[in-house]
Amino acid sequence: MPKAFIGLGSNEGEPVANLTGALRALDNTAGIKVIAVSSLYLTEPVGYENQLWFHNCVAEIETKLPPTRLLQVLQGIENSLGRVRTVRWGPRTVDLDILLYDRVQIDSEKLVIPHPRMTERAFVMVPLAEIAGEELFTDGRTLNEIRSLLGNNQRYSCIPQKIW
Ligand code: A4P
Ligand code: MG
Repeated sequence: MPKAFIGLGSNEGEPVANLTGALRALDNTAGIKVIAVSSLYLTEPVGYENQLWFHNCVAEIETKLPPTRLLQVLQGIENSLGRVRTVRWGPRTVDLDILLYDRVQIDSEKLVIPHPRMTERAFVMVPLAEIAGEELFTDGRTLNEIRSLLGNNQRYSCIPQKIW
């Protein structure tokens, strides 16, 4: 069955409850099984700085759903948890992004896989590296090669709290 990595982020309302609720909703969806979840991280906002720090994690799933259907499911879960879209890159109750879907590459108006900005972002790459290990990207680089390029200008810390 295809495997995918989902990036989860929240900085509004109750972030830990939002992320836990999103993981539960994912696992309860027919055709999706959560197989691993990274540690929880507190991360400095990237892109739009005037907002609270985020809680972020990454989940690995097995899924029978094709990528476009998976995106609809993620958006349905975001909406059910009260996501309102105002400022791009601004505060959100929960954001669910498809980071990787097997070795699939998609570049359409509504869906880009691998996620276009993921390799520049410590809040994605650090938790991803925890659960994806040395898995190769489509461009042949390893996670650790990409992680070493991030430098230490994006601040984050691991929160010792189990969410899955
Ligand atoms: N879309 C295209 N490809 C994908 C994909 N692979 N996964 C489209 C999910 N969605 C994808 O997303 C906008 C549109 O992207 C969707 O309609 C979908 O068709 P959105 O969730 O409505 O809006 P957004 O998340 O604000 O936009 P965007 O550009 O996805 O934002 P990013 O790049 O995800 O950044 N800082 C920290 N520390 N932690 C964070 O989690 N998140 C962001 C959001 C900014 N800064 C952050 C964090
Ligand atoms: Mg998003």
